[in-house]
Amino acid sequence: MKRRFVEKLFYLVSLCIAIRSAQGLMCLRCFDVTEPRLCNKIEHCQDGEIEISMSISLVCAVQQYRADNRDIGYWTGCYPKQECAAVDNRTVVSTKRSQYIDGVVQCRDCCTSDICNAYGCGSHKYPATRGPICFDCENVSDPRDCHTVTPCNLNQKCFIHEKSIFGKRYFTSKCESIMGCLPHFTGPVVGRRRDLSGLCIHCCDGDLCNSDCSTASNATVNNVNKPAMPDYVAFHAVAYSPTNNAVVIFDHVITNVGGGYDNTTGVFTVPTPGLYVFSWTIETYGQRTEAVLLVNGVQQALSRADQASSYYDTTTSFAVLKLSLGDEVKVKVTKGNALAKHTLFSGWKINKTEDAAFSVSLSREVTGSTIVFDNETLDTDSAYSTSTGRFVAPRSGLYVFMMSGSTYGNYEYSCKLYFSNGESQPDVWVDSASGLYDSSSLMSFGWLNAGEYVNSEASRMASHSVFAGWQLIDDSSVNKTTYPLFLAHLYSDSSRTPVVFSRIYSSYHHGYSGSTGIFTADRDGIYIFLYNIEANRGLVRTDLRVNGVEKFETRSDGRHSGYDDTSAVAVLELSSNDQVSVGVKYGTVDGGQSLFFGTLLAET
Ligand SMILES: *[C@@H]1O[C@H](CO)[C@@H](O)[C@H](O)[C@H]1NC(C)=O
Ligand SMILES: *[C@@H]1O[C@H](CO)[C@@H](O)[C@H](O)[C@H]1NC(C)=O
Ligand SMILES: *[C@@H]1O[C@H](CO)[C@@H](O)[C@H](O)[C@H]1NC(C)=O
Ligand SMILES: *[C@@H]1O[C@H](CO)[C@@H](O)[C@H](O)[C@H]1NC(C)=O
Ligand SMILES: *[C@@H]1O[C@H](CO)[C@@H](O)[C@H](O)[C@H]1NC(C)=O
Ligand SMILES: *[C@@H]1O[C@H](CO)[C@@H](O)[C@H](O)[C@H]1NC(C)=O
Ligand SMILES: *[C@@H]1O[C@H](CO)[C@@H](O)[C@H](O)[C@H]1NC(C)=O
Ligand SMILES: [Ca+2]
Repeated sequence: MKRRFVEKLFYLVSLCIAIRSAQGLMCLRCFDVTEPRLCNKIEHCQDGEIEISMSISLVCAVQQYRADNRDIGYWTGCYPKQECAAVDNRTVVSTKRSQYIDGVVQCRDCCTSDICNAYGCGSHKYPATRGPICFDCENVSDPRDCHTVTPCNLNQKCFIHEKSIFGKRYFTSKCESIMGCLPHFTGPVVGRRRDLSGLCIHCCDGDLCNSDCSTASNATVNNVNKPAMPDYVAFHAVAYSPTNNAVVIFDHVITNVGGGYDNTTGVFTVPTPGLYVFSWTIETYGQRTEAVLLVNGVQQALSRADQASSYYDTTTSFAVLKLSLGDEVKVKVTKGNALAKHTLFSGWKINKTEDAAFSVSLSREVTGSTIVFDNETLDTDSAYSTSTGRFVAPRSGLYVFMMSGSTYGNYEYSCKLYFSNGESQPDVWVDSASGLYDSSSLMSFGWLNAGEYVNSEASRMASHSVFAGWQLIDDSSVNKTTYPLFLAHLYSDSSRTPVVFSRIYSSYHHGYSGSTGIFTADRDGIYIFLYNIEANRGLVRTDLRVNGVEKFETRSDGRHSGYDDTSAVAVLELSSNDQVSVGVKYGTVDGGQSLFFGTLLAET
């Protein structure tokens, strides 16, 4: 199937020996293709050169020829720049399609960028929307020995990987799916890194970007020794701009362990498959704002913040989801406007995929003291019952629960969890006395024995209220008295900083002081916190502080409705001795329903 431009070939070979390309261009190199863009061989224009002081440089060229049997074909390759404009009378073309046939060059186009000769002489260009053209070779000892390229799909990137075989280095380059690339990205666009044994492994975007591994050894590698699929994944980010009918770009990153969250797009991409917990908080001003949690574009949950003109309202919701590698999770505002700096997004991977987890919500408004959530989105161990509303512990261990209760239309009441083992629980307050939506959220924990159950209690709840939880530890050998964990509640109104939530729940808590209001980490790790701050007839501005420094602020606004609870989750990477507390920036925190929860998620 090979045709040859016999004369040109000899001419070019001799020229190649005699000249040097200043640019070191990479050109497509085929003797006979039906379209230049289908050529999958590549040459470095200075290949095989012998350096002499001749000022001839090489560029990329396409020649269209007509064989004497009237076949039209293309030649592509490096070509002397000086010869580009030359008019050929007749070039003898030899082909091996069937036999040697002579032909004439009808057109020649030269160009001066890498693989620009994929197009010329009126041929088809690469499509405007396409994946990259990548090197495609297996086990070459020098990446420059790779002379084959391949067009990748839209959802692929270029990949190069170095292997050590018999003590020698070999390079393999190819197209790789975005999902397969994920572990090898260290930044939003291009990742360069080395694998655990120090060999290069690199995914990148852009034609021919996998030509070389050497740049991967430079200091741009910032995740040396990070396993391909991180064990620990946890993120928390704040939107510093308001969002109107769009995906929220939480640009200000507080935590991003495992590299799944991208603060330029607002998208969390799952770097390790498993069970994940998400929490998102939106604040509105003087209108109803709705936000949905999307997984691969499909709505998984909805939350509403709602307020009359000139006042704030905030809502926090939760979901626990089983996700696959590469799944994309984001928050989109579908109605109203989410305010800057008070709109938050966080998520974390549950330590072990086999741990029990559930996530249920209401498809409609219900009443009754036990709230029976009817819409089950996750129930790994069939431990939640949509007829009783109870989550029954499938085995003994530490469980963490989350509840987000919403109400609508002139009701106010308390929401709390009920534990069958008798553990007393704090409540939070919802107040839709203004006739608008209002919600409150809490997190709690229990060391449960198999068979003990937990359910939500409230006199009513509106649609999209959520109850969820997961088993944090199943290992009963863990020392319960020293596991960093607490839930505390504020007795009486307070304006002081830190807020001293003095009533501590459970006989097992560690790290939090009910006299200072400060949690002190006793080990390096990822920690989860939730605080709920109630305002009564006033505005309260509070913040979450690490070592006295504000991480983000929330507002509770009771000026219109009477009571207003605002909660927020914080996901923090702490070092031993770091201190976490809640500060008051303005107003008076109402005693009674304000609470503070925290737990170690994983030691790092
Ligand atoms: C081109 O063709 C003309 C006449 O057909 C001839 O005189 C001339 O020498 C040719 N040039 C080359 C470079 O072959
Ligand atoms: C490349 O090397 C691997 C061993 O690491 C081997 O399995 C594979 O078949 C080799 N491929 C080629 C084309 O040599
Ligand atoms: C990478 O490091 C090498 C030396 O180790 C240096 O020559 C080269 O310029 C560096 N490349 C980049 C892109 O920094
Ligand atoms: C993303 O976060 C980094 C710090 O983590 C910050 O430097 C950068 O400016 C942020 N990007 C945007 C678009 O805000
Ligand atoms: C149940 O929740 C899912 C999202 O997790 C949603 O798509 C579905 O519409 C809900 N079903 C009802 C009946 O509300
Ligand atoms: C748990 O830790 C406490 C404090 O270090 C210690 O007194 C107790 O003996 C430990 N319990 C067990 C079962 O190891
Ligand atoms: C997470 O799982 C690993 C492996 O099972 C275990 O060693 C570790 O203690 C767990 N971490 C927590 C916080 O439970
Ligand atoms: Ca509220």
